Amino acid sequence: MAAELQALAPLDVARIREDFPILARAIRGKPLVYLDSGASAQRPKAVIDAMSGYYERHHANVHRGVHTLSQEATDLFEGAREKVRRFLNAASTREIVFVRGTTEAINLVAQSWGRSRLKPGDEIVITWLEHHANIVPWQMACEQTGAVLKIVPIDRRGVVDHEAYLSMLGPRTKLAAFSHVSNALGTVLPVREMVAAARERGIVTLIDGAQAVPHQAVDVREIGCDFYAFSGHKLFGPTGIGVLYGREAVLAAMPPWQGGGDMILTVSFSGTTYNELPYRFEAGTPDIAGAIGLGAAIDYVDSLGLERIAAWEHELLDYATRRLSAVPGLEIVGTAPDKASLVSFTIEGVHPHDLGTILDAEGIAIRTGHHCAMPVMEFFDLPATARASFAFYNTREEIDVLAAALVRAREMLG
Ligand code: C6P
Repeated sequence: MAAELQALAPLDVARIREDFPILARAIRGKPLVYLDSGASAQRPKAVIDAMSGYYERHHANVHRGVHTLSQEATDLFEGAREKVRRFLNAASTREIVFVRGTTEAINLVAQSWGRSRLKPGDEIVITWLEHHANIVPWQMACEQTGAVLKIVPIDRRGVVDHEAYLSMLGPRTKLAAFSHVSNALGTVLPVREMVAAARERGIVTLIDGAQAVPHQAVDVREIGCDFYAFSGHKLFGPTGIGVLYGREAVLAAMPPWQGGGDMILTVSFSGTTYNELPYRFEAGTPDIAGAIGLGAAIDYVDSLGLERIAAWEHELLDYATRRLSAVPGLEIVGTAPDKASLVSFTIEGVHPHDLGTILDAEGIAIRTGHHCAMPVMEFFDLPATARASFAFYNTREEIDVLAAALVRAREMLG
């Protein structure tokens, strides 16, 4: 795999950076070093232009008017849905539901599928490394239905215990829900194997793909999952838009979760009939500009090629792992053999929040805290970590700047 990736023509990162106006900013008098794409990536001008062009020339509400602007807006909105379908290799646009983000996608499944399917004593299996967005909606569904949450352990590297996972898939298990990539540790989970094991036992699967889609090609049919969720803003698109992929047969059997305009066919006081997929799950006026911006982001990522993106980011990750490991007192948290584009770490004697502030003074943006994955912090007995997360627009030089700043921070505070 590594050799195959290296054989691809490399990305022209210097040129790519010109597509991202914000990367030319100075922060506190220093060139911005943006190493927080895991929290939210930056957008290329193509995305910003697609959204402002839509507002300047085509805006109207979708699916509602016969007038030209409404039809143009609908075409652009539905065109974006088709781009998402292709991006995930879903079988049909009926399987692509626009939502606000990963969080809303998982809540939709928990409230619609979960509340209608789960019975007292049923089990939902998740892993110890999940983001709160893939924990709390299931805790709520368990409270509402009497189902029970089972947690697959991880080891000190941040690898999910596969044997334990298999042993937890029992006769009462109705759903297995797990991240594709951990946001706190960088671990890439073997989702194909995990889904296959669940499917063999007739268990529905949901993948939280928030940290995966910006870094690797995802094919939902190859993976075989029933649900796949991601957020536009981590994929170089706008905030406020995201996607729930749902296998058509599973979505079609689910009740709506929010009621209102656009999700109905007919409404009368004697009863209401619901719209077809995917509109049944899209009540109210959607984020039209957001979907169009997400479509433009997908076009942009496709123009670079996810294989080439993955190859460059693997180089960056290897380089960052080497450079950061050499910083005195630094310990990397999350050392799985298969990792995606981030490094979580602590520095002896320096609180991660102080580190974040010191780095900000040098123009370096990283994330510090529990990363909305408090059980991971509990597992490693840490209050917080610092996390540098990369995208294809990052450079080795930026990692050098980070490493030098970390050495100085340790000298100052450690
Ligand atoms: N993680 C991070 O800094 P939303 O907020 O809905 O776009 O995404 C939630 C989410 C769900 N799953 C994973 C694996 C995630 O990483 C995130 C968002 C950000 O790591 C903000 S907490």
